[in-house]
Amino acid sequence: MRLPLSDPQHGLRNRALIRNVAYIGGDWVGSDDGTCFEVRNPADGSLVAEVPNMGAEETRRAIQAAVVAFVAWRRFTPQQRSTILRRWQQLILDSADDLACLLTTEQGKALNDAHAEVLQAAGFLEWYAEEGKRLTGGVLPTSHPGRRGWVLREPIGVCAAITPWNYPAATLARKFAPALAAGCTVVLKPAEQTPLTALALAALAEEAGLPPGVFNVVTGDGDAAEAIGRELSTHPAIRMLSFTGSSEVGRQLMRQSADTLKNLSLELGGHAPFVVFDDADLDVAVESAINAKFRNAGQMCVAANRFLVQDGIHDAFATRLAERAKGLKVGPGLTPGVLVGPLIDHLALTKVQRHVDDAIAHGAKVLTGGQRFGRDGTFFEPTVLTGVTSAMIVAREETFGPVAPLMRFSTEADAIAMSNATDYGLASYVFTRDISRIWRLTEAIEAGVVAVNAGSFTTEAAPFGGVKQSGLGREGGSYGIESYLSIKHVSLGLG
Ligand code: TXE
Repeated sequence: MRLPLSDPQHGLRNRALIRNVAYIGGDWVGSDDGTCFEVRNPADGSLVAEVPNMGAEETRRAIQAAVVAFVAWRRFTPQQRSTILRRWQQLILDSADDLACLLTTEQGKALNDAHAEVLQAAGFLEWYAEEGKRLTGGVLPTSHPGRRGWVLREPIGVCAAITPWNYPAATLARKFAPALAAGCTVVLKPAEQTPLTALALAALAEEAGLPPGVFNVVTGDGDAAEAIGRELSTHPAIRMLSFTGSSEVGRQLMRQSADTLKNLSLELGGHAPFVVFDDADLDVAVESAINAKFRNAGQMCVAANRFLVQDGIHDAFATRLAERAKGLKVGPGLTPGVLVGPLIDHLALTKVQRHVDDAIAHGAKVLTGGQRFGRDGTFFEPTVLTGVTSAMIVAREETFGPVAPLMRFSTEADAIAMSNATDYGLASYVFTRDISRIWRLTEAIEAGVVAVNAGSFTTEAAPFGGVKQSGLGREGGSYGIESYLSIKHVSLGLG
């Protein structure tokens, strides 16, 4: 099949990056029954590619390939693994323009943001390529004079990664980079909306010299995705499952993996508070709000979802935010100057509209936006709502769209109570110039991340993950590699 992306007019420079087959045991393969699913460009609904719709059988083969490859990969020296991961990183950097174009075409986000995400994915490889060389054990002070003891940190085994569509490069790298650096092998199932970025990364892994079976990608949609997920979460050879996605699927995977007692990392939904105190720098707060709310059309687990604004600054903040939001360019991510791309699909568009309509029906005021943008694609206007109350859906559930709901508060105690009045606890944002208040808030807010006077915080070295219904475990930095290691105590009798 001829893919639109291979069109020399609009396409990629390196067409070898366009893979519409899966990657198992070092081979590029279709599904056993030859069926495929469609990947569509959310900006215009056009067909981008057809990708193999695989199931349990192909997944078992991928796991088997990873089991075989693990025997040798764990014996590579950390330096040897590091050299390959650094080569992979360099190839990603060399192909950053192409990868960004591919990512925007299947996911929708602005090309600049896609480019930044690709660099971030390369950054995880670089960071963990180095961290893998620094995994030391330790010698124990033993209580018995005739014995010595020490501790080994060993790769945990074959790992599974199931990833979402909103960050089709960075979310993957945050999982596979530490896993591979630790000496584990990986079976990845990317989201059905965005498999092409994952397959392009696999093509570069192959070029970098990653041995066959060390990194495998299986693809599937709908029931097939569920079958792959079931296999990855129930197969006894998988020792660690790392998932990013909805809380509902996270809970399902946790239940499924109980019988084989897998290690789990679950990065699930969020409902981040964005708290602005009267003494905040208004310019910083507004620009940070644009960043934390409207990038990637608000489809971020760390997106600011509830804007809690103190009485004295509320009206000024609302007016300024609405002005800025109104001026944001909406359109296909490949169009220069666009900041807000399409939502991932029509289901997402319907959900966002439902949340906004519910807020309006219950008395919220629309300062800007409030409806679908244009007639084609799945665009939604950057929206600012005031007069939002905790009874409205926007205040209770993750909207995953470019909608900023504003709520008022009077005291610091109110701000803390409102921030924590959610089952989620991933990201949070606080804007104030009072250093004592910063200390109090960062301690009181129930979340995995508190960003103070900043609208973004991602860096390779930082731990990332949530509390409460936002998940388990931490990814990123030296914390993120621990999930892929098991600790062994060795006791030696001196005789
Ligand atoms: O997530 P799913 P969806 C939230 C956000 C969004 C909602 C739904 O609120 O609106 O979830 O998004 C795979 N067994 N987040 O439907 O279904 C699926 O193929 C195994 C937050 O896209 O959780 C994909 O690879 N796997 C979030 C991945 O799970 C299954 C990012 C995520 O899809 C499966 C995305 C099953 N039964 C959505 N069902 C974040 N934390 O950033 C689906 N999958």
